[in-house]
Amino acid sequence: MTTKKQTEGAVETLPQIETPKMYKVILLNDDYTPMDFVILILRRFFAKSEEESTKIMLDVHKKWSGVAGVFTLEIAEMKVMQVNQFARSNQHPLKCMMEPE
Ligand code: TYC
Repeated sequence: MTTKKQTEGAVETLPQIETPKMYKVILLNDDYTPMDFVILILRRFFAKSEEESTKIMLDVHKKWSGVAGVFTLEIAEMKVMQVNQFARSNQHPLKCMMEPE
């Protein structure tokens, strides 16, 4: 898309940058996944500090879901796949999903 801008009589055509749609990557609570494992996921896949990871994990634990991060479509899809795969391969029922922001 382009837009026209008037600068001192001259009309300039500027490229219009579209802002990409963003997606929330959400962790769901369950009764079995160890808290330390959830913290490990937040540190490993979402680059959160120990403190921030603990805060998000406890938030999910209390409210049954919480946002681990917000990403563009392809990155969000990759995070969801990686987290679900990592949980499954460690025999934990933790589930990760995404939704439009
Ligand atoms: N509820 C879990 C427990 O008490 C901890 C937990 C937190 C599990 C967040 C999943 O996404 C989750 N061990």
